[in-house]
Amino acid sequence: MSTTQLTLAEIFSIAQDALTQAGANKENADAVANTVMRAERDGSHSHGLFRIPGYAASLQSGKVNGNADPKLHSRTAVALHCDGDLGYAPLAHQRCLESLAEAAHENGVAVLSITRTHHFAALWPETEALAERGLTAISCVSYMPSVAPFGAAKPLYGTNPLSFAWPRPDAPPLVFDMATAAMAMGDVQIAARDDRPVPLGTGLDENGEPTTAPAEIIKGMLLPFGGHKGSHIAMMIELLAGPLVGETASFASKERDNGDGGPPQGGQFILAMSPEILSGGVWQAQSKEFLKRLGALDGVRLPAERRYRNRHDKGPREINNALLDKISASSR
Ligand code: NDP
Ligand code: PYC
Repeated sequence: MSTTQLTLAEIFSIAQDALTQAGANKENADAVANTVMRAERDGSHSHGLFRIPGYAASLQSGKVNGNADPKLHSRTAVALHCDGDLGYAPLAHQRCLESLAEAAHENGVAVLSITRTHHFAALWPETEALAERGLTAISCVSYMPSVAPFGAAKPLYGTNPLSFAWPRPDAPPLVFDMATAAMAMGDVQIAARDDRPVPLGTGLDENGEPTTAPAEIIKGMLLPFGGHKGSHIAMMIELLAGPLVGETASFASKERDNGDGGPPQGGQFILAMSPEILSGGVWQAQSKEFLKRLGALDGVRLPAERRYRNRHDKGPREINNALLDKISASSR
């Protein structure tokens, strides 16, 4: 695999140029490019530059509004809603997360529902930002049918990621962010591009037969992680990020989609909680001791440790040349 070394500033610029050429205004392009750059910085490769051809395709097809003007309003003191104006999610986050944090600090808990948005990124930027403001946060989005519910051989669930973040006063937030599919679709696509098999149990081919060939899984379906238990979490996400917030579940998001290769229109659920208010001020000592014991166990590594380690490296990143060619072609 041939690669080129690019600085984080160059990565931002490549993303920004591609999005602008595909029709996004500066504010929308910068918000997405920043998310893409941070994904590459942290080593979230399947949600960095890899996503630019899809982002560009949906701007060019007119499905996504490159001039989106997402707007926040409060339905109640703790139920905030953002109309994404059919744009990409990062600008909605940029505009709304601060108000969500304020509402949670004031009331102990607050929920942000985002509708008419297109989410094509990792979820950790949203939950991590809230935990940096002293809150614990949970977020999820659905996608398009790609995962067969446990027991079925037909996709209905999206790859439906779930992210959780916990604030640590003397350390960066504890964060996990994971697809509820056995493997994120982005990673299956990268394995197909690089001609690598994936582990048995990742997915099934079109006939419902187990396979390790990523291209067959893309034509067929992924499996949920953790059997029936992971399947139920994927089901919960369909309901939280769809009907609960006033948006569609994955099957209906796909029916409305134009198939341009970018993300479908859907919703996002973000819950923010103040440990200070909910615990009556005693949360820090308990959580510190718990996390100390967890981290001290042989064989355990805390989620986000890998990302934070990558983040400390300020040097250039190795980017796949075939991907760079694809990005140049996609924004022409
Ligand atoms: P991974 O399986 O790579 O990681 C899931 C979580 O577990 C991460 O927090 C990771 O931390 C942690 N982790 C990984 N390996 C270990 C280990 N050995 N021990 C302890 N913790 C570990 O993530 P996925 O492949 O499932 O998801 C990748 C990304 O795809 C996510 O960011 C998700 O948001 C995104 N996605 C987005 C979708 C969308 O619709 N927008 C749909 C599906 C996925 P660390 O990061 O430090 O490795
Ligand atoms: O990797 O499954 C995935 C995914 C879907 C939408 C964005 N990422």
